[in-house]
Amino acid sequence: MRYYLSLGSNLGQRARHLAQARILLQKAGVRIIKQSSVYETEPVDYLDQPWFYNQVLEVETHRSPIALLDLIKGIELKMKRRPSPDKGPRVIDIDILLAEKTVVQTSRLVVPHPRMSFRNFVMVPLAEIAPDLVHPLFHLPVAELAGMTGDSSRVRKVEEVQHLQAV
Ligand code: PH2
Ligand code: MG
Ligand code: MG
Repeated sequence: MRYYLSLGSNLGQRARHLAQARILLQKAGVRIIKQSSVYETEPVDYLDQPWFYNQVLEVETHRSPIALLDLIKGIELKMKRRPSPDKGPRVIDIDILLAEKTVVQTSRLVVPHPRMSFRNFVMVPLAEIAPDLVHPLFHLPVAELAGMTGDSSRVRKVEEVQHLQAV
């Protein structure tokens, strides 16, 4: 099954944390099909925290949405993500945005991610790699949704070398 994932980090070596998350996903057999540039993004929701690095991945795995969520939680734990204030600073956050046309609404997981369309830090990188992808609930292409987030937070592409191998 094809998924779109959002990666975020706003503590320590942010680019390195994104790279480590990609490597741990791959080590678990998740195939990265496409990756967006890394963007430095102004915090939303919880404003009093450092700017994030965000990236969106298109991935392929045989796992169900809940099984993928379990894997993601394991990776976040392995990367020593500690409980922090809701929506506050974190070493790594990995969110499932979309699972093809699948809709999931359980207490643990909601897909499509309910806030994705209102966040520049998700929609700008997603539109970079999947502009024509149609949102399964809004029935609009990502490129169009990216222009109507209603979010004024700033997002800028990071130009530094992105292909860190070491973790
Ligand atoms: N994640 C949040 C809350 N706010 N802001 C930015 N710019 N990037 C994020 O990844 C982010 C956020 C909760 O997960
Ligand atoms: Mg999140
Ligand atoms: Mg999360």
